[in-house]
Amino acid sequence: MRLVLVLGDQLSPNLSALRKCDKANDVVVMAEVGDEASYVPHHPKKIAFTFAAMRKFAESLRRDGWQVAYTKLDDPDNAGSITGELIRRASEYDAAGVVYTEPGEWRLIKALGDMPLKSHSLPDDRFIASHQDFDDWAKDRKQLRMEYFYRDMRRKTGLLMDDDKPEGGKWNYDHDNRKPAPDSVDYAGPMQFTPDPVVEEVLTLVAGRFDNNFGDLHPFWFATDTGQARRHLAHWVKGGLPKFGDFQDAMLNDHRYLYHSVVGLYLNAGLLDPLEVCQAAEVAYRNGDAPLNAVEGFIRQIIGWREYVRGIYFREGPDYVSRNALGHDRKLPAMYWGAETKMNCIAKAVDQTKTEGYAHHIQRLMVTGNFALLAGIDPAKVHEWYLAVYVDAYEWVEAPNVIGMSLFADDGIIASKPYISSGNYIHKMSDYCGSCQYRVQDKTGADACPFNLLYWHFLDRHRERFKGNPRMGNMYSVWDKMDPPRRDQVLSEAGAFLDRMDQGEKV
Ligand code: FAD
Ligand code: DLZ
Ligand code: SF4
Repeated sequence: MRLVLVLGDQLSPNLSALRKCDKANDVVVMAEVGDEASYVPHHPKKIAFTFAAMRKFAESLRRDGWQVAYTKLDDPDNAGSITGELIRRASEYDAAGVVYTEPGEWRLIKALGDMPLKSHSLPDDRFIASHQDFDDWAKDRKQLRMEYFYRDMRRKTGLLMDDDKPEGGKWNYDHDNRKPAPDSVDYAGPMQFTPDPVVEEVLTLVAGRFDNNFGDLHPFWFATDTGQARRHLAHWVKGGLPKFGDFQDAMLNDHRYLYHSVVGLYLNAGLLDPLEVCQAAEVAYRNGDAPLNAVEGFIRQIIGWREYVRGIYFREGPDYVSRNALGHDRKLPAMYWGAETKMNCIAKAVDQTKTEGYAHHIQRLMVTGNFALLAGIDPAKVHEWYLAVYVDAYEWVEAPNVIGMSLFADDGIIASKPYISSGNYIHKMSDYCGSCQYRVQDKTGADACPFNLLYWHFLDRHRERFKGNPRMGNMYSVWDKMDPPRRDQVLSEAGAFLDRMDQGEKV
């Protein structure tokens, strides 16, 4: 007999390791372990979601005829790590070896590879592009732009295709998206589930063990099995998808989810399959229930961005997470962990992160990410923060978004120019600035929006690197046309702001 490892983000009945093995002879190993629960200080909701979904998945495997050796976090024999648990179970069952699906993190891939047991790793084919597919696409290309990769994925899946042409004649309808924040939102947000006894037991465990981690455990309403996740998906396709494209980039004080799908955590844990999610959206389009700009935009996020960032993570290798092309080394300010700040946009994004374990893409990219980049915060520290605080965060997807897309620390593999903006962008896309202690209109002075100051500070300190970037020429010519005394004032106020922040003052 063999052991079949199923990790906390591999909760899919068609997992390659399960397909390879035989329920009559082999034993599934699942384990809640200290190492996985603490490699970063995960948000308590993330730990609870993972353990609850693992326990329910184990039950569904048993119902399906598998023998499952499941270790709970507080089991006295718990070895504390995935490899420790496999070694313990191998001797308990006198197993000939271990079969597993490749994990989504280099750290675990190495640990499993180093294990003193005969083991067999299988590709994670829950993704549309294999490592080989991505490498074939990437090789010989000077730039790895997502758009071209995405078109291949459309052809490969047949999603939104009209024979060999893109539906509607265009591959990408982004110019119809990105409208500013609407006055009202007619979608109530994700479907919420009352905790059942399995979830309640996990919530008690997590409350006792991870009370000091950043993040609120209650209220806990996530789906924790595939049936619930599918009900949530249907609810969002009906209520959220039609306006998903229009308001994809908008942010509102009083609407945390706007029209976002909140399926990332379910996809990444394996409760939903990427193709089923995209097909549900396509059916809504074909039935006339959602417009093409929304459905194309959504499908692009999943078969485009999600697959593309995974390709980059595995292609770039284990050192990707420690890249720091811009040499940034500032410590992460306490406001990322909930300390008070006068910046309403940061306060709102962090508060929502603390209560929900969720912020949407533009909050992650253009508020907390933008600020971290402008302020020159150490990418490794920012990476750890994002990996810890979001319920959908696993390194394969989080690191390329943080190190690459958001912080330009990979020197432009993912982004052709840094995603930076002054307060103007946040003002245009949200209602945050109206209730902020800073004034977005002020470029200098005591009340000036810090994004306005830091934007020029960033461009000025990285002039050598970016002055030749054709997409940044305009920014430098605006800066160069400013009066020299005004430029000096901006730089000195930006420097003073950073000093105050470093000293722990409320900024
Ligand atoms: P929606 O906005 O409804 O989008 C639908 C789905 O598309 C998402 O669920 C996700 O599966 C996929 N998607 C969208 N954008 C991306 C992207 N850039 N990369 C990969 N998939 C994408 N996503 C994660 O899944 N885990 C992370 O840890 C994560 N960290 C991020 C960190 C930063 C700095 C940034 C800028 C983005 C990050 N993203 C991450 C991508 C994106 O922000 C989230 O997938 C999205 O906000 C999840 O919310 P949603 O399910 O409501 O997504
Ligand atoms: C995120 C997570 C947590 C919090 N705990 C566990 C766990 O106890 N056991 C487990 O098998 N998986 C857990 N996970 C998910 C893993 O961290 C994830 O499989 C790896 O990071 C690879 O993506
Ligand atoms: Fe954020 Fe500046 Fe707007 Fe305040 S004024 S909410 S700091 S962008």
